[in-house]
Amino acid sequence: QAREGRQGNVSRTGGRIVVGFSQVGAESGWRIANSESIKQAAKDEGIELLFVEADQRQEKQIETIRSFIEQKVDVIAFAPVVATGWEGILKEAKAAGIPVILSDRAVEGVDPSLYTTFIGGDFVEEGRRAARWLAAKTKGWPTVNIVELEGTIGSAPAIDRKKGFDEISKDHPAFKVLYSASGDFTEVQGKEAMQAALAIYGGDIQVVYAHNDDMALGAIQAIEEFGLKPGRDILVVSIDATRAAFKAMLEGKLNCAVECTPLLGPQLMQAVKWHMAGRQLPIRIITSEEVFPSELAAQEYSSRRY
Ligand code: GYE
Repeated sequence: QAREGRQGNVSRTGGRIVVGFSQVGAESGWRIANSESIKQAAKDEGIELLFVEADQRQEKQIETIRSFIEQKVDVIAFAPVVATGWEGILKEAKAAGIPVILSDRAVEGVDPSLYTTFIGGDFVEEGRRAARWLAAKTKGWPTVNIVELEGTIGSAPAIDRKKGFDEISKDHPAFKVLYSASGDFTEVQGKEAMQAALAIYGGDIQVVYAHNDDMALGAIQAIEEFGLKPGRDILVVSIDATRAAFKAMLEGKLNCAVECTPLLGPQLMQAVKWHMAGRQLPIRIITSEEVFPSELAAQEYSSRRY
């Protein structure tokens, strides 16, 4: 895994704005596209970026943020790996007079005055969209037996994508989640969780709902190795809609990808500039997202940017 970032004092030659960004890690295709978008946007805007990955570990993110405070960066931005446990470090940043922007994932249980804005998708709505697509697709089925592959335990997208899916499921009595486990948003663990589900429920499984594409791709491998056809014997729906998901749709192995855009860099750097210029930012900046059933994959694939 590539790791960047610098130690020591931040140099402010040329009066450039310095942003410290603490990234979750490199767990998924989404995350890699997100990191690229942030680095590119910083370059485009002439902003100096200190970029550090945390291997999906909160302790490491807290350490990184503390080092950004010591280095007196102008703005701290981070994608919180889990939703809770940030109050202390956010207070340290506030005491040092350094503004904090949340990127991609939200936090819970902190006073909103501890951060400037939150830029990211509506994860509850993404979960609802996956469930609505599934309800239309399985209309009239007497049973809809589901395996749910959850994201990182305690992370905002895992909590919210479950919540949104459950909300819609309540109106569809045929929906039944047979098995649910975390695959930590990675392909390897998505595959392992699916193998475990198949070992117990085998051919009774009719649907996989994966909180991200990477886990869905892992599940697809597990289904094939089990001797069933993903996309046909077992429907697969996932969230992110990366190019890898589009490829799987074109191969008939994935049935639907609900979009969550990782291309947050331009909006993030814009927010940094506005904040530095003394402009008020909205507390929430929502990104726009769509749903792509496999029927639309072919026409969309070539223009896909991540
Ligand atoms: O869906 C997943 C990634 O926080 C929205 O994190 C992001 C999620 C994304 O690992 O692929």
